[in-house]
Amino acid sequence: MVRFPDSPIYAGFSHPMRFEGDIYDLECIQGEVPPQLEGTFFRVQLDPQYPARNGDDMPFNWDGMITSFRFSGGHVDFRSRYVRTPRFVAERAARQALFGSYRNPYTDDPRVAGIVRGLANTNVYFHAGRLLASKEDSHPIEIDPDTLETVGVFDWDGAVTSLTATAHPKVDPATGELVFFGYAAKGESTPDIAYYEADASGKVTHEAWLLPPYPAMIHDWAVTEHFVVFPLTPLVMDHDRLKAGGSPFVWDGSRDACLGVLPRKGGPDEIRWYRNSNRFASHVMNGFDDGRLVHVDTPVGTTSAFPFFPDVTGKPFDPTATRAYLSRWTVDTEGGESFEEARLVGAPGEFPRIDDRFATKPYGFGLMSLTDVPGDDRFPPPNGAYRFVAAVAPETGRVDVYYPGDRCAPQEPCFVPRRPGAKEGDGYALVVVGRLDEMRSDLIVLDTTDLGAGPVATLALPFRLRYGLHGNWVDATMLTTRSAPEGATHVTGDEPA
Ligand code: V55
Ligand code: FE
Repeated sequence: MVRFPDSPIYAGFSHPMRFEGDIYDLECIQGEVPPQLEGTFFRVQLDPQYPARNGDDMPFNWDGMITSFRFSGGHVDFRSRYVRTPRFVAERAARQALFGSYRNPYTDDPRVAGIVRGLANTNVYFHAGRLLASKEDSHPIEIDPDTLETVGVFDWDGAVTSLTATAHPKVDPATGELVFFGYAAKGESTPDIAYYEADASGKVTHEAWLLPPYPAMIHDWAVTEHFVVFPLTPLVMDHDRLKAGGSPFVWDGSRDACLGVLPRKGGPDEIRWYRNSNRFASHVMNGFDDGRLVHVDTPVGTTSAFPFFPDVTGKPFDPTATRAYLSRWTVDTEGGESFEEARLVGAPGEFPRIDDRFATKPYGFGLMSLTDVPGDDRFPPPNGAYRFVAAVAPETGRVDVYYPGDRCAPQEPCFVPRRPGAKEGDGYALVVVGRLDEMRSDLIVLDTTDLGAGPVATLALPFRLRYGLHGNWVDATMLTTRSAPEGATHVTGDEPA
């Protein structure tokens, strides 16, 4: 029997859906889908298959479900499938949750000892012909991009000995390399960081093992032409606390923020850590360098944005202190031991994205979700939901804002160039919007050259989509490069006539 407890984390629009399905040719209730958009928008959402085993659940501990919106000739087909992680498969067979608290293996049913705990619930990205669903506590899971069926765990053919791989790898557009790392690389709450690069064919070409000044979550990072940067903000880890059944992360406001800067493909003796006072950041918009100065653009708040990780001093969670403002962190690799910070944008938000063709390089365009716009008090956000979609110019601080309506919650925007060779930022933003009062979601298509004008197309889903994290656009031409894994059966669904 399945019954989700009467808890605010499962209430109303946040109630689990647990629904897998296909909609051939979504209804377009407004505007026209640009017919030249040929490709698929993949995203991941959090949807618990079973109520928590320990009654202390939080969203990062929910199963990952992939959704795809396949664009072709002005039509859009929808599909959703759970990722069949080893954990999902074990719990489905038992018809109950067997794994315990978020990232704490000491709270699991002994029957699942040794089964990987990863949920593949954070990002879905495409590299070297593979679509990979990922969470930072484990290896990614390969997904069939047509059917969304699970192919299996992917560890780069055994080359990645780190037990973990970030959900925020970066593709270097100049070389096609996948640049990635794992923290807690030797197991939960271990300090080690493993840094990898894989070439455009997916073969691992570089590995370096590093140690941070203190062990903490490293959720996102920056990759530039010549450097990689590990941002350490103090959501600290401690294996003894984990053993005692405690939270894998706690916020320690007494610690400095640190940036570990390492030349691309460098080794452990080349990393330097730069410091500044305590602060919080999660997602990186982009990074770039001029050979000496290294810049990392990221929304910065005064404390952790996550209410479910306690403060080490027991201080209660203050949602206003979590407001994050897009800022630029700069390290002088020939200078002192500290890094500088300059605020770029005056409206708080998160989920920064760019035109990925400009990853690692100087850039002039970004997209974000905003919680607030100064002077605009419409629909105060419940539970930190976002209210606005924004296009930002980091160099000037200019912000172009779209408001999707009262009690409408936009998720992370995804940029798609208008056509191959379009100039930076000239294209579309794809955004899932929750219509909280209608208990329904839409996918909207915004023109990034005039976001405020409203959607060029609105694709209506007849049900709610779950709270989503990250997603990516994969061009139809790129999808044809996909690998055909041995033994995997590719079942084709409805194909356009
Ligand atoms: C994040 C999300 C996670 C996680 C760690 O957004 C960090 C940050 C969905 O899971 O496990
Ligand atoms: Fe993330």
